[in-house]
Amino acid sequence: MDKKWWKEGIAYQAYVRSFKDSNGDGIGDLGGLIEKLDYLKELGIDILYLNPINKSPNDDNGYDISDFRDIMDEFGTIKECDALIEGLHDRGMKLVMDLVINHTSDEHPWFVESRKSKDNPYRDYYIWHPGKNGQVPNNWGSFFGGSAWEYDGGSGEYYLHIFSKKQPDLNWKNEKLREEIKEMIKYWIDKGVDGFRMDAINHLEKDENFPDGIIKEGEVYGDFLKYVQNLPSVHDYLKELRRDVFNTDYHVVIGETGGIGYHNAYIYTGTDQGELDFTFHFDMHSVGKGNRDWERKPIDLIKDIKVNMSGWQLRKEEEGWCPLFYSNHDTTRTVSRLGDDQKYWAESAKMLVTLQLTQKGTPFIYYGDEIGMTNAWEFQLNDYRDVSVFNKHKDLVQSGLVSEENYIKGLHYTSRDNSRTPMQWNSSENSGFTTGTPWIKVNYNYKDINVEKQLQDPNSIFHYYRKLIALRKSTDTLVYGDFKDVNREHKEIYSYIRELNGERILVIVNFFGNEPVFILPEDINYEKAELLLSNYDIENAGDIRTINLRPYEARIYKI
Ligand code: TEU
Ligand code: CA
Repeated sequence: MDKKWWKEGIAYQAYVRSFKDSNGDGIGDLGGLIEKLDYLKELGIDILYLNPINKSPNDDNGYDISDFRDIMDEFGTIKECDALIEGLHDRGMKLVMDLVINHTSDEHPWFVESRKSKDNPYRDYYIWHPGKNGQVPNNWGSFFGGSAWEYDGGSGEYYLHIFSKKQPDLNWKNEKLREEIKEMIKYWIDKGVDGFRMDAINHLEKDENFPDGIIKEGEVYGDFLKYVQNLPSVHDYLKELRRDVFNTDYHVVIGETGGIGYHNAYIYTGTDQGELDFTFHFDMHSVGKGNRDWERKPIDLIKDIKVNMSGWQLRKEEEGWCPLFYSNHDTTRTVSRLGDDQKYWAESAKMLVTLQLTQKGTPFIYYGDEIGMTNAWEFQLNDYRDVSVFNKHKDLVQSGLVSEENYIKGLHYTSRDNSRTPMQWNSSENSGFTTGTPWIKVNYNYKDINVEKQLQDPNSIFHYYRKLIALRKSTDTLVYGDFKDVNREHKEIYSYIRELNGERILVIVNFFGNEPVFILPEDINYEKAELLLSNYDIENAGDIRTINLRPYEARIYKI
């Protein structure tokens, strides 16, 4: 058992832009975060993970960085960043920062230089290619819609951007570039940052034969995934970063890696690998999504949930650690996607976090989930802010492939903006997020769903989170204990035992709105069942042999 602060801590992801605005310009900022540190402390948070805060023209909300060593104008100053780090450390909390190093903004000085001419010293920091018969070099489509190539009239060549055209990809084969990135990381380590989440880090190498991808039905561009994701040199680059900058055994190094799940994460996280401590996966992003964005399919508890969640749990220690999370700034809202955000809103939100906080891994709570924030079901096209919404509207609706109605329905179910609406602090105008005009609309339900209301209600989702976090911290069993599925084949109930040094904790959760019966397998002996926490009031809690579960009921026992 290799003990680490980042295995024991509870992390919270704040989308800074939407968390708290301190100066009335409608954009969340560092000052707002500083104001709310005590709120996070009260919830029981130990680690704060922030989406990018560096200088950026905000084509992709900070994921397009124009100065790695400075702070985004709207978010504040380096001085405020120092104050934030100090405020966290004073409270015994840590900071995990986003490192966006697969690409930069096209306004970054490196790119400004690079595009000047073919023999500019920075030319090779990016990926340039001549056209093919006066057209783009190949048929790759970027993740955000449109071609992955952008023509640069000045030098007569195309540059590669797997995200938006304002996010040119860096050329990691260039050693000088790698040295500059390492110096930049050291700058943040010296500032006291405790850990890093490296964005899109498995895209650092691209297949430089640039073969065309297969165009799938209903798509306009070729699929380029296998040419830009998880290629072999990514490992060399990660090992180099570990050796040269992340070599303290203190900092936590996390990578966002599409295409990586519990079965193959060891290629990055194996403990003798010297690369990452854990990876953010995409397991839960599209649960419930049908073939097209506007189509739904029922959740299959075994295939969609247990296979993945238990899969991570049952890995060997030498395969590495893992995060516990359902949502982030690239998904929709947890309770809307995986629970029932209407009739059993509170019950299902509490049920979901019960699973999240009783498994092995580092829990990452996405801001607003602790009060059960929901998707923005009322948004119209012009309420969205995500650059990909408008690029794909061009590709799909304006070209006649998809109707406007289906497109909007699809956005309600899948748009990333669902989980980027302002934090709902109270029932005053704009939910107490800002005194100005928010950069993105506040969700229509803020008068019912907000922090102030839930702080006053001992039965609220917020207080359930708080109690559960305290419970997790009260015993090493929930952090480091072994994991064993109970009734693995049950289609509605998810149950398991965590065990460490003779202490056993049994978790029983009804994942849906029905009323299934839990039957304790005969081989599980217990003398006394002590109920530790539940999302319902329970009579005769001690008898666990047969339990009639209510909709979304969750129970945690010590047995
Ligand atoms: O997302 C990256 C991302 O989703 C892809 O790299 C992913 O690997 C692929 O779609 C699935 O195979 C990150 C950020 O989280 C996101 O907010 C940014 O917009 C994006 O990078 C660009 O920086
Ligand atoms: Ca502000």
